[in-house]
Amino acid sequence: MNIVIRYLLFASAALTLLCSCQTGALKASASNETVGELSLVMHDLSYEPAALDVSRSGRYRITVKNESAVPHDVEFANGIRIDVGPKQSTTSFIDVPGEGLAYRCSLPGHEQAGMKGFISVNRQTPGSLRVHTHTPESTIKPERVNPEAPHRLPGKLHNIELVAIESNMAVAKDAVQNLWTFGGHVPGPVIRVKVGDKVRVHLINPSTNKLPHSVDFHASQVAWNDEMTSINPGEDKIYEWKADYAGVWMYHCGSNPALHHIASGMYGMVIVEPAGGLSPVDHEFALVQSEFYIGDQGSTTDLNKAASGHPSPDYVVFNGVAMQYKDEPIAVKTGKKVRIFVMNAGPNEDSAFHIVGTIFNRVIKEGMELSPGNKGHWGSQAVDLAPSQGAIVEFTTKEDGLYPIVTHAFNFVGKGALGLIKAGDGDPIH
Ligand SMILES: [Cu+2]
Repeated sequence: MNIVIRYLLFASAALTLLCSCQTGALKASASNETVGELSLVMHDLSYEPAALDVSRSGRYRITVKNESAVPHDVEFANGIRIDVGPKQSTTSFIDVPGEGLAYRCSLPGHEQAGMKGFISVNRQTPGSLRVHTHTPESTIKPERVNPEAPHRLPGKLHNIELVAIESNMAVAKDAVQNLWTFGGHVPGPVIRVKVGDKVRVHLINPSTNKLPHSVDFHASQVAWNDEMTSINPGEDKIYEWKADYAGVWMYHCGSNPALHHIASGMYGMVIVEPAGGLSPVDHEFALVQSEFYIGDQGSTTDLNKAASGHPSPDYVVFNGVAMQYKDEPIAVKTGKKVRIFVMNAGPNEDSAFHIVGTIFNRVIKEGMELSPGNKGHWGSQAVDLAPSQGAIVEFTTKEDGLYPIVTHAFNFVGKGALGLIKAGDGDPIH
């Protein structure tokens, strides 16, 4: 392990103009007189060391080595940033003031994940370690996600393009976050196939993104360190899998830290029908439950909140936006068969999926089935879904009216996990 803070004091005359820096963010300085040398090593999501101490202020020559497989940078509180590609090394100069200098990785989420530190002068403790960035208020409004389940894809081989998109989106009326998505929406597209089909996914990470991304299909049986590896901005890859088992499956980004990539919106649903297909019904919907841990307005979601042993989400939502189906209910016809594909993306909390005023007469959850017309006339009131689990539920609305969709973990209903099914005209009194 290379714990290198070589800190050589040499009052220097103009030596080493070598600057193999590759960043436009670096500013040229009037003089390259240095008072010492510093070294910093970048690992997956950390710096080594996380704290540096020097005995005097002044200009230092700094070597930054990135030992990880993904790009990182080190951004100092004075605005100077050094970008270092995977397995590369860069040398530059940095002015350390008497009060010390904070540094961090400016890539979204990396500071929260631990990529931050401080250069102190004579062990003076900093007042604040935070490198502040200004994020403008956003006027982005939530967009309603169509809850209807798509039809099954025709044919037996499906070519699917999945583009990782990082953009600011509203998760509730007043909460805009820099979300990471598959295809620009949360959740990502519903992929619906049948047992025996082949799915060839072309994962694209555009060069305009800042982070590595990946995808993990729970419906597939492949090696984690092959298909699921991360790709950097500007790269793409093919992830091919066969639908061996029927179910409602999760897919998600697994790039480090996977918790943050999931908490930021990188998940979606795969429906694999039995080879013979599902029985016809009158309405089909797809709902994904998930949590948001809100960071500063317009900034990334809060990894520290999400990583808590007792997490307290700010929002729990169906299909990416708090309360969207309460504000605009999902319409069905009274007395008709309704099927919902439901999946809990988490990342942390369980779901107790329930629709007030109905009884599920069919539940297929994680390979186990409750069928209508069973001998004991058994029914089901709520489906428990741990993070990543999925189910199919079926029911009928008996009369015109409103039927709330909730997780029966009721502390979350006020946090956005509330929708409405509107049967007929929504009015039970005629
Ligand atoms: Cu990702």
